[in-house]
Amino acid sequence: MNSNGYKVLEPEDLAAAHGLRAFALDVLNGLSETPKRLSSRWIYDDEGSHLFSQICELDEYYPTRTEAEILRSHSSEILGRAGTRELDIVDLGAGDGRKTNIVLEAASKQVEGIHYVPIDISEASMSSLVTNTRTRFPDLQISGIVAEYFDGLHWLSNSNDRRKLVLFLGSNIGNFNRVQARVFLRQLWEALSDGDQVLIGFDLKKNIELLLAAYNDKQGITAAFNKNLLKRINRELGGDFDLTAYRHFATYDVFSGAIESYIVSLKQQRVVIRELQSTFDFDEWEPIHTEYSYKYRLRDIDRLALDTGFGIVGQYNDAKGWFTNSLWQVEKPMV
Ligand code: AVJ
Repeated sequence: MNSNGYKVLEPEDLAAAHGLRAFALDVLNGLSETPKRLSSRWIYDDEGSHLFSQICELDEYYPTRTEAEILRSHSSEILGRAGTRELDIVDLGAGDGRKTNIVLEAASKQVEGIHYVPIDISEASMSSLVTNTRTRFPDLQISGIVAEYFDGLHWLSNSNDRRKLVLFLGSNIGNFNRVQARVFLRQLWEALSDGDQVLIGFDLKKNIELLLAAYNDKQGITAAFNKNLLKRINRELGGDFDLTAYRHFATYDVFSGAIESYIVSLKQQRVVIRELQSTFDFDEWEPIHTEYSYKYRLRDIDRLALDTGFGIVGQYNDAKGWFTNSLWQVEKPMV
């Protein structure tokens, strides 16, 4: 409020206000449902993003190093497929950018005009990503965007005519169910032009023991990552969750092909969330569903590309067949 009796809301304030509102609303809805649920999209504040970086270092969490192995072997071939001198590399959910570095390394050798556009929801991640990438590739043009996927897509559809390669790595697509994945990819297709390419990381169906270990690590980093949802509610919405009275639990559903993560209440308890002016009751052993991580078969991926208007340009796997990076091209009939 200024001395004239009004307050000018800067775009950032509005965004922050909006962000909080969306989070608050989603928590209110999710905890009022039976069974209770909280969306994994809210895990990624600065603390959650940092915990995810730690997950990527774990022995049990194979996706990160497996994808890195694939990208090390195939990045130059993948970039060669773009067949242009100028390329916008758009990195959806860039996180700490460790995998993108491998792609940028190859790109800096074989493409002349690269514009790197990382998009991520965590400002702390973005800030260190931009700093690190600048140090490593001083000549690279970088424009970071702090946004959620759908706002990122909106930005994409209003950007320039340069050839695009969109990276959607790390099996981030696994958080979408089968229908959501189709909707998202079709929106991505809409935002792009004929001939643009996307490189998507898919985690493949495999030995169930390996899957379970990856989402139940011994050090409990994944548990802390999952429970960051409760911590964030305490921090941002004035919640009083006792984090020691809940446990992380992850299981694999063989029918849906997804790892499903939960937070389970260890006792009967009541939680107050001040900003929601609400209380929530938990029974002993009552779960909150928090995350899906869908696993794919190669033929699911072929089908997904076909259904959403893409042509498959290349499929790059690791030696063990645990993970695949699939390179697709937008096909739009000329009008
Ligand atoms: C970032 C969504 C790819 O589902 O494997 C890691 C998140 N959750 N451990 C995944 C996650 C638990 C991760 N993604």
